[in-house]
Amino acid sequence: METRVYSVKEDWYARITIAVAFIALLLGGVFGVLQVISRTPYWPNLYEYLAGLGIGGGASELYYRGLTAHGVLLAIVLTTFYIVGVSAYLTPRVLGVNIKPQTLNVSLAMMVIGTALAAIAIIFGWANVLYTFYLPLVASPLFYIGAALLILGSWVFAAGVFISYLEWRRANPGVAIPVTFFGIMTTFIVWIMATIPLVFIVLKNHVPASLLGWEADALESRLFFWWFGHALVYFWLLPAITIWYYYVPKALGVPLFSETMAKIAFMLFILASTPVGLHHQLVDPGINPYFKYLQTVLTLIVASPSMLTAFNIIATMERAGRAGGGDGLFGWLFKQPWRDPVFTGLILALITFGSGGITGIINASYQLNNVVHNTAWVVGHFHTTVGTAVVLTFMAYTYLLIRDLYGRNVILRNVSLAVPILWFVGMMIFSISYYTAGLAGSPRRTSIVTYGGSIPPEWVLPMQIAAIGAIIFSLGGLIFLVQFFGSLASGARIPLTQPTLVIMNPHKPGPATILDNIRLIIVAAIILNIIAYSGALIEIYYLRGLSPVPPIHP
Ligand code: HAS
Repeated sequence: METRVYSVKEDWYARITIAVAFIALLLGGVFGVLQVISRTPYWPNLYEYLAGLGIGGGASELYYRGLTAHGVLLAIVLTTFYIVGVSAYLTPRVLGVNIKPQTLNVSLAMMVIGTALAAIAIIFGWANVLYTFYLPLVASPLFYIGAALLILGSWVFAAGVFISYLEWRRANPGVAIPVTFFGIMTTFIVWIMATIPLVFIVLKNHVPASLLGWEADALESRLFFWWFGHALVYFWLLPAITIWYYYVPKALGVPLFSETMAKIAFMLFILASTPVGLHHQLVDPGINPYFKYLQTVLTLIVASPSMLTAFNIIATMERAGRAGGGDGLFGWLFKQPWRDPVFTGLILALITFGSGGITGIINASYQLNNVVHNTAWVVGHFHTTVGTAVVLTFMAYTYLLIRDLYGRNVILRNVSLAVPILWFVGMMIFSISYYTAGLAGSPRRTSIVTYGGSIPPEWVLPMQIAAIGAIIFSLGGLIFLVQFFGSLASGARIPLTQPTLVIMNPHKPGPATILDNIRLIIVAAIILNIIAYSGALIEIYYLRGLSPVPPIHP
């Protein structure tokens, strides 16, 4: 007999959080367009124009304010809200267990209030510290309190997910965890492990510096920030991977090529997402190169589950394509449902991740990092990873949610396919041009695009082409947002039916194996973190000692 899943509260939560995520995409996107036009050589500096209208404290101040808003809205608000939303939607459907409604209420209230507080601080220019908020730059306490509430709200949600898992496990002893839920659980395990160092350092350094003017050590703060900061990228990526594993086989009507390989990939993410932050500090002085080397090795380990994922998804496609009559070396590629915007969006996101992943490996190489660090290259890297592998996946999957979660028909359905295509083409143009400009030394995170007053000619053309790419993918984003909000407002209503567990989990999970022993892998991850970070911490606290400096209000 089919088991029905009742998920009314979860759906209410998901509808709100996913809508908030796309409001963040809209606002963050506007700041992105402002920024790319203003930073392109010989293009109009829109920040100068706005400053001329008496807005803000000059073009440079507006640039940093806009960049902070862009980074926080897209990298933190969009991602966190979408991730909790899609997890709330999927969890009861794949486990058959409801999430405790109290956790949903509390988490939503905290996340919304936190976002509002941080937004006020950013809009009024009290937090021009970018999304990495490096000390000694300090923001208004509102910014840190807002960010803390947002994170704590997501912890409350994570607690709800873990409680549901325990309930499911009690009712299903000895059964393998469904792959989709494995992905959701991995996401929140990585998130909790990642945010512990962040919460520690914000309470120890940032809040006292901001509230009381206490001095703080910049390197100590950066070390804890990046301990969080690299795992953060897998918090973004893991739900996208989960959606690939869930939807691609479903669209093709075949099982995933290997569920075992998928679980191994998730386990490797739990193991190695956190002990790798030093690869963001390869050029920082004051950290012994041996520790950087150790974490570079671990970085190469955490890159491997992405390659396993690419293999698994492509093998699933090949199997389905061959079963559908595609022969020869590449015949199977022509047998894919390319007209389905969801499928095409997910696969274009995966292909773009190839570019983002390879540049990531380059970033992580000690010598090459010296060439690319803090240049436009890194901007190319993260627009292909979080900006496309993640965001394009979220947009594409949302076409299904408009129907199945919001109960609306998608408006302008005929243009849906244009969205992933414009995003992919625009992003390719943008990122390849930024890689090129970065290799020629064009810096990132600066309001000034000149070098000592003149612009090196090698920067000019790539940055101009990049801006054209940005306009192309922004157009794709705009069409999507018109469809999303337009469908919610005026799409024809369709009756929502409660899905059944059988539809969500078409293949009955087999008996649990060693791969379902999450506790073991968490313990291994903690041990690896202690090994990876203890040397650097001993160096900072005992060998070098702290060098606190007074806070600077930008
Ligand atoms: Fe990163 C900086 C290294 C993955 C995001 N990264 C950043 C920043 C962000 C970011 C936001 O080592 C900037 C932070 C800041 O503001 O300062 N990154 C890596 C490595 C990986 C990696 C080794 N990053 C990500 C992901 C992100 C993300 C994922 C977001 C979601 N990153 C770095 C480093 C820096 C850095 C340094 C610091 C740079 C500096 O100096 O500041 C790896 O996890 C990547 C592994 C992935 C692969 C790709 C596998 C292949 C796939 C597709 C193949 C497709 C094919 C085509 C073959 C190895 C998935 C198929 C064809 C068909 C038809 C289907």
